[in-house]
This record gives sequence, structure tokens and C-alpha cells, in this order.
Amino acid sequence: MESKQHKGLSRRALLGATAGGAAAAGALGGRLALGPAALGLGTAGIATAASTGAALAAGGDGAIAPGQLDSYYGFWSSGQTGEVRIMGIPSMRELMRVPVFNRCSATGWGQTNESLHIHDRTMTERTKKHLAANGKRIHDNGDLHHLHMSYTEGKYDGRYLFMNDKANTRVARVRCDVMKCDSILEIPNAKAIHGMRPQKWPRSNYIFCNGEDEAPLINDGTTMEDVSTYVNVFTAVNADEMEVAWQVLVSGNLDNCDADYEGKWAFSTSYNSEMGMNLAEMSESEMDHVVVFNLAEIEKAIAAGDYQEVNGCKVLDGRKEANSQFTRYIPIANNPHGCNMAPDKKHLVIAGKLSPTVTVLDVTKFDAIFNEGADLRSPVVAEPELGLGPLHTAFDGRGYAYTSLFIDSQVVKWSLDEAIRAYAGEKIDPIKQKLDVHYQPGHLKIVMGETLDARNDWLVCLCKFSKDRFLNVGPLKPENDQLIDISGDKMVLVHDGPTFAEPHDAIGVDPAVLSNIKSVWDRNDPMWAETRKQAEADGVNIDEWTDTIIRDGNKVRVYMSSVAPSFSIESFTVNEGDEVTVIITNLDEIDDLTHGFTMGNHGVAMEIGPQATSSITFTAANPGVYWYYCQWFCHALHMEMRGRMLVEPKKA
Ligand code: CUK
Ligand code: CUA
Ligand code: CA
Repeated sequence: MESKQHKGLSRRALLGATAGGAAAAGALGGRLALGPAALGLGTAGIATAASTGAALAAGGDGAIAPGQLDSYYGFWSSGQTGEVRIMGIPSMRELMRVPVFNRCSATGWGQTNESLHIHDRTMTERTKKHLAANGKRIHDNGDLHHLHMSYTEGKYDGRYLFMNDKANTRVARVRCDVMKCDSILEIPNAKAIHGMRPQKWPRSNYIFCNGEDEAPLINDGTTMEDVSTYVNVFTAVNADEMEVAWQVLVSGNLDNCDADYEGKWAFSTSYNSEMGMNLAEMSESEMDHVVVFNLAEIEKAIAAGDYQEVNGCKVLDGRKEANSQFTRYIPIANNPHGCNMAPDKKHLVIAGKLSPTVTVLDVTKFDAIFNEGADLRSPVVAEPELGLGPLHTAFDGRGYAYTSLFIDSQVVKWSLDEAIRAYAGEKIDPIKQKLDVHYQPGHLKIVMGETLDARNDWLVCLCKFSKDRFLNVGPLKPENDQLIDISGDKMVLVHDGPTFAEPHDAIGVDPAVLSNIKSVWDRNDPMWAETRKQAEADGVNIDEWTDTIIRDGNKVRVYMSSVAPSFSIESFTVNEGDEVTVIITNLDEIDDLTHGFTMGNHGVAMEIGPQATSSITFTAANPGVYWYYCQWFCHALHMEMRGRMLVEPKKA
């Protein structure tokens, strides 16, 4: 494989030396690129800008010249922004954003009828009541920490991405063929889904979801002070149906989780085995634990009907005092955090956080701890001391592990095999290198490193603080996602990547896995199935050019088509107070020809991709003239792609 080792001239030094030139070229390139597009003159002028940029960027490690494609996809979580971001590795360019738990001003996510159907689908009655009381239909926020791709036999299969929302106890799914969310599931009984992983073997039939916060199982206000009534809930979601398959009550809370490569176990770290309600109580014990979930025993009980039904979910009791075969609790030092299964199919690495150690467990020894009287620590095969604040561990395909040290602001590279030999008594130091990162790293990821196809080229380290690494942008600073070249003996830091609040986690994926990505929608896509049903009931064919207005009491449905640079309807009239639904099919079939629909002064906007149908509903509260327009720059006559809504005043 081609080495990507440092060649003496760092990207930083290179860009620093030519900063003035780069800025000038950027400004020039911008003007050149905009000019011909606006005039509809084709792309002849853009080539000039591209070659200027290429000369500047050439030779930097991890740099990708203009027009060149990245080697890998990166899928980034965004924490409290609530979206998924698609990045390029190694350029660290942001390629796209996929709104999931957030609302999106550009695409209308959280506002279009298609996205609202997805949000509504599995909301609990409690949430509906809460939203109604607050005058809303959906939550405005989400806290998306973890995202993972679906697996088949331990490798990514390119079907779906799954992600959690800690803020509102949800799990969502994104279709990889169009990179749009197609399902959001609110999980009853649990509180604050944090750790979340798909099953790896034989395929991702389940998504495992950790409930982080403790509360009474029947949370109706009757036992709020009595902490002994609090429980934590581990949930398995059926990934195909996006429904809760079963839940297990556990002792202690749940932080991060993972699954093995045999389909036998899931495991979760707990930093609050104490069931403490404040910081002092939560860090009181010397030891917390990892919960091991025995999938076969759980399945058996579910199949036998041996469960309690709570809020429509099948619930088993896996708490310590229940003494079941569903769970075991392996003691682990002090508030552990990361939970990472190695691609050797055998070793699970638990990061100590408050302890300077990581604990290596041999998952092939987990059967034994389910025997009566077994030593619960018997699967421990190594416990190297790595540094302060170990949070997460990544693996390459050569047997090395890379652990983030939050307090030390370092990534430590160590040998799994040597750590195991050292634990057995051999005089050997498993630590290979410590690299400074900037600053306070959390998750770190190697391309394909959470699959049986782990690579040996790039490591991304997601740092929580950037401090002085970028120009000052005010009190709120970006995070810093750093790119590290791991292809040689030594790790080399090659790129700083500022990001907006706040990626927790990421995965790197070979594009070969994603050969199914479309550029143009399929007209029969299920995304607008409900809208299609309504159109059929209205006798409208949304697959053809249409300009039909249906009046249904005070509801008005406006069916339009779009072909650049026109909407099929130049103006329509409604009455003051009407509920208006605008349904648009984009009949353009060309790659990258997205239109939009924005209704002026109504807070209404949506994306309509090539061959897609989108719809949006609003009330025309005030009489008068309102212009609607296409907000995606689609054509030389894009500005002219507009029309009028005339709202007739109420008759006195
Ligand atoms: S995590 Cu959610 S607190 Cu280390 Cu995966 Cu960032
Ligand atoms: Cu269509 Cu701009
Ligand atoms: Ca603790």
C-alpha cells in the first residue's frame, strides 16, 4: 500500500506559507464559479479556478486537490445539532448534512408532510401530550451522539445508518441510497438513549440502545423520592421494522455499548452502578461494571412469553437481585466509558475514564460467567495503564489499539497482544506511542475499524476543545476533528478540522460499500407514499405535469410540477384562513437539479430533489399577495422561478 507518511512539509506549514495567495485564489475562484452558472454559460470558466486551487493544495498530506474525490466516506454525528454529516476522508471536507432530529431551514425537514409523518410515527402518548401543551407538533432538538452503519456478517452492508437521540430518547434510521432519514422511533420506558450499536452478526437484526438516566418504570409521579424504585432500561430495536423488540431492566445506569462478532452478546458500560443522584454518589464506588447481555437467554424468555408488558414493550428483569440468566455484571474500575469490540472477534476494550487503565475482556470466555458461582472477572485478559482519562478505543487491521486520553489530550497507540502478554507476567511494554492532540479527545475512529475489514491508513480523533487552534470566532469555539496518518510505525497528525457543535462519534466507510447511492429519486419512492395516496384520492397524477387545485372545505391542495426554471402554477387563489397544502413534483431528471419552494412571509420552505415529490401545509392567515419562489439556485433564470398566492379577504 502506498505510504502516506509525512514528507517533511506539513499541510499547516504549506498553507501558512501561501495563506495570502490561497485567499486571493479563493475569492477569484468564487467569482469565476458563480459567473457562468448565473449566465447559463456552462463550466468553461470553472476549470481555471479549479487548476489554480489544485496547484496550491498539491503535496499536502491528506489534502485532496479540487476535482479529486476522497478515498473514504466519513459519517459524523453532530451531538446537540441533531443531524448527521457526511464528510470526506482524508480531505475532511463536509460533503452533506442529513437532518434527523433537528429542523432544517433548507430542506424543510421537520416541516414537510413527508418528514412529519416520520416524526409522528411512533410518538408516545406522553410526548404527544407534551407537544400539544407546548403548541408544537415535533421536538425542535435532538442530541445525536452515536451513529453506525448496518452490518451483514461483521461488515458494513450499505443499507442503513442508525443514530441515537439522547435528549428525547429516540433512535432513527437513515437510508443510505438517498441519505435521508426514513424512521424515527421514540423508545418507551427508557430515559435518554446514549450508547447505541447495531448487532454485527449474522446481520443487524437488532439495534442495541442504552438508557442512561434512571427513573421509576411507571413514571407517573407516585414514587419520585424513593430512588429504590428507579430502574434503567436496555432496549433492543428491531432494525427492519424500527420497533421495540424487547427491553431488559438493569442495575446501574448504561453509558456506551457494543456487540460481538458471533451474535451472542451485547455489552454496556455503567458509570453509575451506585444509582447515585449526584456527582459524589455516582463516583463513590471503587468499581462500577460492564453488563453482559445473553441474547440467547433473552430470546428464549421472550419466545416463551415470560415477560411483563409495559407501555406496549416486552420487559424482562435483568437486575442483579433478579438473579436471571439474562445478564452478568463484570466489575470494572471507576466510572468506565468507552466500550469497543476489536475486529479480532475476541477482545472487548473498556475504557476506565476515572481510572488510567483500560480493561481487555475475552468475549469467548463470557459463557463461563453465566455458570453458578463463576468468577465474574475471569474474562479479563489485560488491564494496561495507558494515561489519564481513557475514553474510547479504535482498532486497525494489524492488532494495534488506539485509545483517546481525555485528560492527557493524547492518543495512545498500544498492542493488544503485548498488553495481554504483559498481564500474564511477561516483561513487555505494550505502549508504542503517545501523540498529542488538540484538545481533550473523545471518540476516535479508524476507517472500517468497527468491522472485520479494519484499515490501516487513517484515524480521525474528535477533540472536544479547539482553544487556540483556529482564528477566534467568539466565546463559542468549534470542536476540532483531527486527521492522523497511521500507515507508518508512528502516528502523524496531518490535519485540523473545525466542526460545529458537536460531533461525538464518526465512522469511516469504503465507497465500495455504498455503490447503491442514487443521484435521482425513484418516482415510486416510499418517502411520499402518503402524499401519493392523497393525490390518487384527488384524481391527480403526480407523475405528470400537473397544475391542479383541489378545494376541500377550507382545505386547499395545490398540485404543481417543476421543471427548471418554472413551476406549473404561476398563481393561485385561496381564502383568508384556508389550510393550504402545496404538493410539488420535480420532473427534472438531471443529476444535481434540486428545486425548492419557499412561501414568502409564511415560514415555509422545502427541498424537492430531482424526480421527488414534497409537500408542505400552512394556514393563509392574512389576506393579500404573497410570492413563492424556488430557493435552490437551479438555472440562469432561477430568480424568475416564482409565482403568487392571492389570499382573498374573509367576506364580512
Ligand atoms: S460519548 Cu456520548 S458523551 Cu464518549 Cu460516545 Cu460523547
Ligand atoms: Cu428552481 Cu431555483
Ligand atoms: Ca461510579
